[in-house]
Amino acid sequence: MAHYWHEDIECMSREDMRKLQSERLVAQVKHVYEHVPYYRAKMDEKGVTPDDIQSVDDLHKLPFLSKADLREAYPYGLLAKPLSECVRIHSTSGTTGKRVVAFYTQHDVDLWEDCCARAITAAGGTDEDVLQVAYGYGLFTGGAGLHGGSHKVGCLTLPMSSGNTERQIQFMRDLGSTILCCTPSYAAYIGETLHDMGLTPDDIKLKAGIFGAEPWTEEMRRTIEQSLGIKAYDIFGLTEISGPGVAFECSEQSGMHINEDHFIPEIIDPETGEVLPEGEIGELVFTAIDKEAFPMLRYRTRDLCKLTREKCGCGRTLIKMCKPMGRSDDMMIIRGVNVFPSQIETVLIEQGYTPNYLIEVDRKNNTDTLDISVELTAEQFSDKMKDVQDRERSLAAAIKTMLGISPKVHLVSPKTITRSEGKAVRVIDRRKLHD
Ligand code: DLL
Repeated sequence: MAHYWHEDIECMSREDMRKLQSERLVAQVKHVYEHVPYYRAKMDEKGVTPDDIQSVDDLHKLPFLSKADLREAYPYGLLAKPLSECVRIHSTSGTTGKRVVAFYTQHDVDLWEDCCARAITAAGGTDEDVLQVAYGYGLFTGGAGLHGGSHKVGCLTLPMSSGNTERQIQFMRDLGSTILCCTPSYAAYIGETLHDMGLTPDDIKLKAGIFGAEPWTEEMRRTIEQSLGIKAYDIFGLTEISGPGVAFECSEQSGMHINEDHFIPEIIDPETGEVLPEGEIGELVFTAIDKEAFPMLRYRTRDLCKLTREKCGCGRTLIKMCKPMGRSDDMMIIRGVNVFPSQIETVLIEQGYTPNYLIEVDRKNNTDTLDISVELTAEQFSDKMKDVQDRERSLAAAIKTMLGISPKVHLVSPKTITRSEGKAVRVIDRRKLHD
């Protein structure tokens, strides 16, 4: 039986959704133009006025907003409501420069938590569930978002935050957690620790997991599902647009439904900015049409993705996005070849390795080097040098087939690669340090 949190919205006809989106967009653009000098200047520069935006068909006329704009306007330059009406701040773990801070009114928090409630419901959650939140709490949106959504659904909420993995498992057992929310890399680590503690999925009551905040492959999904005995659902979001729950997966596990009554998606060519037809891969752009404090019009996410309106077996009509294929700024160019970490992960898991690996890129004598350290499991481990060398050679060959360039593979002993309790760091690009 399909469960919806907001059936009227989640299964709305195309026509009604466009009408709703258009009404909200028109009002949002007007509000922003009148209240945020930064937006007004950008729109004036492009020669667009609120009168030019009459429906979603006019969205493409608006200027883009990028992370650089957020940095330039830091911290208050994009606020569309007085601070006295804001009740919350979250911030992203940006890698360089100033962090991005996002503001929320109570309306914005409610809207966001409702999106998370839709995600939890789509993963089968009801008020009968015990939901363990093992995303980090704090400035990161993972903990707060799923926590709020869990309360809305009425689940018994375990606000664990990330870390202290054995204690996570102990609580999971003692309190009978049925839904786990954390990053996929942390879920894999919890699965591994469960096994190390001599336990099996039969010793816990988990039935579902809601994992996101970082890219993860289908292969990794299967590994997690097996190790924890659950169905694993993807969840997508970003701080600038609210947090987790911008899009969520349903039982079909074939892409994530975007909460398009709040966030209109577009796919653009990252080079030219041109809007691409449905089904093409490009950069995902969002316009938040009814957030109050931090509206975000045509925000460029840098995530590479495609959209589809194909009918979904779950009955929802909300447009779907595929798993992000990486970020345009995650893509490495190694010896002239475009390489995404997810391609390497896919090969590793296909070849029977775990997702515990580290990619190191450097430049020596003007040539790029690619070193991949891959951890062996206790069963794969061998102290015979030849066995290890043979395995390294065959894995390097499989990666070369995928990427077109040869890596140096280093198989390392079990438990030597640092585990992640939040977003995993799997790439170190030392070339940037030399530049
Ligand atoms: O990661 C929000 C979130 C928390 C989403 C918990 C899901 C679960 P940020 O820290 O601002 O927000 O990072 C946003 O993370 O632009 C993507 O590149 C990446 N990302 C988020 N979810 C997924 C996902 C949170 N399911 C950035 N798959 C985004 C792939 C994801 N990448």
